[in-house]
Amino acid sequence: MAAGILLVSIAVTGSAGAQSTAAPAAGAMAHSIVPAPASLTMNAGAPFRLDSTSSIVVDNNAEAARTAEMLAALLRSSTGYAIPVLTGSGKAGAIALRVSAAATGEEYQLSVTRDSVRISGTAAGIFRGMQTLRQLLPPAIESDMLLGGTWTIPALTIDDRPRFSWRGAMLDVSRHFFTVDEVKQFIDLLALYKLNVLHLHLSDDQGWRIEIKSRPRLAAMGGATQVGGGPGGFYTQADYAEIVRYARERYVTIVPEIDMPAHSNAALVAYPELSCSRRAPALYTGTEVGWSALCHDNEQTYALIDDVVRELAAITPGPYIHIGGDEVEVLTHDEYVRFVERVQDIVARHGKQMIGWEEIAKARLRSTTLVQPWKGDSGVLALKYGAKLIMSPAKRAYLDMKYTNATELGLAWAGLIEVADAYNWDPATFQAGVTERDIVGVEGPIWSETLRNITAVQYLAIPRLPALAEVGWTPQSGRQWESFRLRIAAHAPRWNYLGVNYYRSPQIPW
Ligand code: TNX
Repeated sequence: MAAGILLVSIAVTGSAGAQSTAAPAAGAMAHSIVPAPASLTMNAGAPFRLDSTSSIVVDNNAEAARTAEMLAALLRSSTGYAIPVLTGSGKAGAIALRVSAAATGEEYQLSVTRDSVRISGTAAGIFRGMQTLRQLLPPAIESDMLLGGTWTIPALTIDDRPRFSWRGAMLDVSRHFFTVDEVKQFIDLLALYKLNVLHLHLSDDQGWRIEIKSRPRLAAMGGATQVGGGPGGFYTQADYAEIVRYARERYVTIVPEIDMPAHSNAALVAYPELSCSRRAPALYTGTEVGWSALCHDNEQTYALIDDVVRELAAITPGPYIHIGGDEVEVLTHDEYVRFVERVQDIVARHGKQMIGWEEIAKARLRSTTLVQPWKGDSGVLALKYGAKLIMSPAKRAYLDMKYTNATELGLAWAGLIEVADAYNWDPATFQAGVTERDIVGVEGPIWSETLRNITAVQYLAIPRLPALAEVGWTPQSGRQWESFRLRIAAHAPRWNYLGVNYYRSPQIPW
């Protein structure tokens, strides 16, 4: 089994013997942390050794205590040590998690000496720091079976914070439905790589996946199948609340998407009167796009949207509702613009910020609206309204594209995306006219036309999702493919313990 921590040579860049790996020399590896921290200094002293006397100490803070219990559960199962969680001041041998009032965003500091481990930061930052600590332990720490071993953490100091505030993934639960447990497994992967947004594509032509109590037919009828046929499914509002709760404990914001006015066949199955033809469509199990549309000049359409947005807003603690808006082929430009502006007002009336795919930038946007470029450069139109962008360029960030021609799963319309392609781009220079301050961050969509279970999702996500996580987290100056490929190689034994499927890219020295 390969060791999780590769101690090779490290580049000496600082003064007074400080050895910073923020920008390691090619091939030089001191750790396998992904995403690479903003600043890391290896220290010369002996490592910290976890043993039967180890404990975790926290202040009297509910969030830190919850994170401490998660860390304790992770450590207990593989080491067999008791790892009690204690409130108050630390003793020797303790791992201390401390909320610092001075910290902002998701920042944290981690220091490891022979005698102690200390993570301080915001509550979110402590959770992120816990993931770093996890990756500094041998991969076997992920085992849910008791394993022997020496559990050491190298002496070091880390000062870390994300480059972008939005580091997301999108899961298409419409083309194929994924259970609450499968979504939780996906959230676990986001958490491991410090991603903080899960965008759920909850409706499309093939399936409506969220219970709307005032419109029960949407899920009951619209959720009845999926691509290729079969039972499909939907989340009750209680299921959705459970996903939100699970994500929240991992500092992941859920962004629900209801795609409109196109990609709406499943809704029209339930409400055929909202189709301009007023003919009842059949359930759809194919994969064509662009052909369905809610009728834009029917007042009942807006009544339905109002009901849906109101209920979604009430069960979504995050500030955003995504309204899709992509691939509309059956409305004129002016009809589309009027539709988007009306829906934007509905979302605002229910206290949320609207997000849409890049096409919505044709409309007059509020400055709080977010636009998600995916296929072209039209998102730049949003900037004149002060609206910001979530970068999801299909050629780099679409995690549903095939890796190579030989990849069985996935699509290829935007090209083939090997791991290096997913890694080697800078969101701040990718698109003409878009600079760093126009961007809130990055998001990797996983469309599920070809993905029938979460194992298939994992195959396309890993290792590209960790690559995207580093694009979004690590300062551009601290990112090198040569370093990433070595670090991510050391994660394979971790994925094996976690039971996570992955693509064995020939670009990675496994
Ligand atoms: C385009 S990306 C779509 C989706 C498909 C995807 C497949 C976007 C906003 N629309 O409807 O699932 O391509 O890659």
